[in-house]
Amino acid sequence: MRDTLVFLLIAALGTCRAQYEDDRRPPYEAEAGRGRHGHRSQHPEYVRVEVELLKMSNEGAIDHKNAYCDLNGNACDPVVLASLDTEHSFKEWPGPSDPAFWSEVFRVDNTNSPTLNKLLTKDSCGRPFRSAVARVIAEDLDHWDARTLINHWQCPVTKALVAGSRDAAQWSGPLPCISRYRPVEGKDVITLTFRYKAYQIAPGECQSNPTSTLRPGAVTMTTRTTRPPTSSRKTV
Ligand SMILES: [Ca+2]
Ligand SMILES: [Ca+2]
Repeated sequence: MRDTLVFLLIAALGTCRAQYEDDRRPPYEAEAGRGRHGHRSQHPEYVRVEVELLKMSNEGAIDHKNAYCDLNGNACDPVVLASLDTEHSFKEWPGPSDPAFWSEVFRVDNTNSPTLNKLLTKDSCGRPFRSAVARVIAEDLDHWDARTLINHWQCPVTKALVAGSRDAAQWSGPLPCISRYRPVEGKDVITLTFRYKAYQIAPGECQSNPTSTLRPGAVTMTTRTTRPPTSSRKTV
């Protein structure tokens, strides 16, 4: 009888301990084992995010202050800079990195509404992935004058679509980036669209260094190392 009581007491203590340890497990760890389709995932803290900038629209040929890009009424000459951030997506514009070091991903003359189709890729390594954001700047470039700002955008990525593998990853639908400036009576007349996908990768594949790369076969990207400081630019 005494042995039976001791056995039952030990069994009860074991159950309590298991329950206690389960309660202490972070919610993220509890949910991390399941991917989007319920498949067991292997590396929930190693995530690759791909953002494709799709199309910029600026039919009014204007800059962020509602002035024409060109004095003679010709179309804008946009240069597009971008940065993909997987760590500080809620930080205020421009986020943690100086736009002077962002990558130039696109440039064209006399085109108000260019199709961009430019891919940005960034890995989140060894930490719970929560969200990401692509920050984008479009400037009008005239060879005889300083650049003028067309608009800033933020293109948000949530973890809702994180797939268990590259093969299981699917593109989001086309989404609007959030414009910082609305130069015409508050209307969103200079717009940018994007799409994204995100998926788990093996720890050995993860590159935590900042990267912004173009899709293979696309126009060669210029990686900026220096640009004139803002204070030296002419204002128009
Ligand atoms: Ca221009
Ligand atoms: Ca022009």
